[in-house]
Amino acid sequence: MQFTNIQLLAFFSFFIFAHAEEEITREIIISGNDAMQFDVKKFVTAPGEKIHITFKNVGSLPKIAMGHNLVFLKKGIDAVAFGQKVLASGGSATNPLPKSLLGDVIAHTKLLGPSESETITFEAPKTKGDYQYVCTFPGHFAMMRGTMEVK
Ligand SMILES: [Cu+2]
Repeated sequence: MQFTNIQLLAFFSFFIFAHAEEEITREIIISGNDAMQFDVKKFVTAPGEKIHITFKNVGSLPKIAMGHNLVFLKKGIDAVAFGQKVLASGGSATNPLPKSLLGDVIAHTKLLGPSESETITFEAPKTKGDYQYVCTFPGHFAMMRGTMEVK
């Protein structure tokens, strides 16, 4: 079987492109459900890497009772402590992430109701280490937590 130069070029450029894509962008899909669980509790990324996170609320309970968001916290910010800070700062089911706390946040989705999803894009921190993420709907921080490891 003979390949033309064009076929070979197409074949190899596909692999080069696919590889380059993998190096610069990471796609992560995380869901939250009615049992207050994230399905992904840990993922790894590289310093400075561009990350696309698609967050889905796969539950069916109303947003006002069981909405979820996904909030990435800066290094050293503990998810439980942050969840308590949200409550102390007036966080509620309709305002789960008070603006006064955004200084602790790397990136976040909005509050999602059942079957809603949102994709956010941000650059992974340049400093290696663990970064916690959390849902800040009142009370959910007790269960809805995870870790992004930059290494
Ligand atoms: Cu939640």
